[in-house]
Amino acid sequence: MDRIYLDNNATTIVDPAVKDAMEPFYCQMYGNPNSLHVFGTEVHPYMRIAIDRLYEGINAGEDDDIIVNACATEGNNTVVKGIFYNYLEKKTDKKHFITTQVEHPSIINAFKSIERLGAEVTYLPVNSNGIVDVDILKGYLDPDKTVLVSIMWANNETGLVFPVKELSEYCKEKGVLFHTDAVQAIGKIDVDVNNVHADFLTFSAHKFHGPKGVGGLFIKNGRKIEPLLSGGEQMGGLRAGTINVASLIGMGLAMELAKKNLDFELTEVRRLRDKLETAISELPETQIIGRDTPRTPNTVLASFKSVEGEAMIWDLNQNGIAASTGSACASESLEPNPTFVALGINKELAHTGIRFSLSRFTTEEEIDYAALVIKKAVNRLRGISSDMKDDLKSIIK
Ligand code: C6P
Repeated sequence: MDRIYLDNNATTIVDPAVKDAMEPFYCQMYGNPNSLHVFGTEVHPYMRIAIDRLYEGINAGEDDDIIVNACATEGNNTVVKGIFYNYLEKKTDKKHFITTQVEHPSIINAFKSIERLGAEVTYLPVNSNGIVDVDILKGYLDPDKTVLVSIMWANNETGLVFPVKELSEYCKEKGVLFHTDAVQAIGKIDVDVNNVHADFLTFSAHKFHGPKGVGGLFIKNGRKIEPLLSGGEQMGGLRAGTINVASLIGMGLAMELAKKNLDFELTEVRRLRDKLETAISELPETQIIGRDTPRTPNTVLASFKSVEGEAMIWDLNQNGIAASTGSACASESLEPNPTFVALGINKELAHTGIRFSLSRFTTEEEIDYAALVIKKAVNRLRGISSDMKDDLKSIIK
């Protein structure tokens, strides 16, 4: 086997059909869609189709907006900072925000940023299953003070799915805005904005076989939000800057394909994930996080006692397998994984977590091979670590 990609929560291969659909918008139909001449206007019908596909993908309605932007990091920052700017403008008493301790850094750090400007932010702990439920939220939400609750739909490291329906409905009942980061949910589980009460929802094309550098922000029925970028009138003034037409076309098709392939994801990808998990759990002193809790069908977060995560990644990489110790954007940090810490996993285990994430392009042969390599790597690394312990013991004597 040459190379096996099991890091699909970091990014995914662009579906070849998506790449083909984008191609004409680089050297043939390259006009600025805001231009009045034919180079600009000829792209409009294609953009319309792409935008319709985004609406259909999440079941958004005519009165809702979907703002096309550069990535989920931008969408998340727009929601957090945009709502805080609204507060600054109105000068009301509502400056309390709620999120969780296990969000992606694009949420956590956006909240840290508005905290420095005077916002009050609560970072909710997770329960013993690794999620935030309504009972936890109830303990912190104050309708007189809380302006926004932001809770992810599915966690990027554990794959755990949060009860966004119940959480969002509770927020609605209390008159508090609700945002969900659905980056890891789209294409893996059913994301329907009619089934949950999300005022804002963010997504990113490269997590569902679309191109990198393009994402979307769903805004329910004209909810007010201050734009992050000041500039032209693109996206109704909510996101200035020339639209990346080729990427939008790609994202639209990727969304349509994600929806079409959802059943495959929920059955076949899950079957391969479970097969990998079964093989991993045959190894002694190995833990699979959240195995009995609702999770996205493609993710395994495993921890192998006495096997340092970075050493394992190196060993797997030497054997052609790409996995990660957690979020790709925190891969250089030597601190224990914050999600593991929030889950109450002890420090030693928090350094030994490995995330394997599959996609609809993952094959059975790849999983069989990966299972063999993982077993060998764990045994080899455990051997080294016990040899080292024996050596140390003899030196200390
Ligand atoms: N998570 C991971 O390895 P961008 O790249 O800005 O479009 O997406 C950011 C983002 C936001 N929310 C969640 C839940 C995410 O998982 C990510 C990206 C990758 O877990 C890269 S750090």
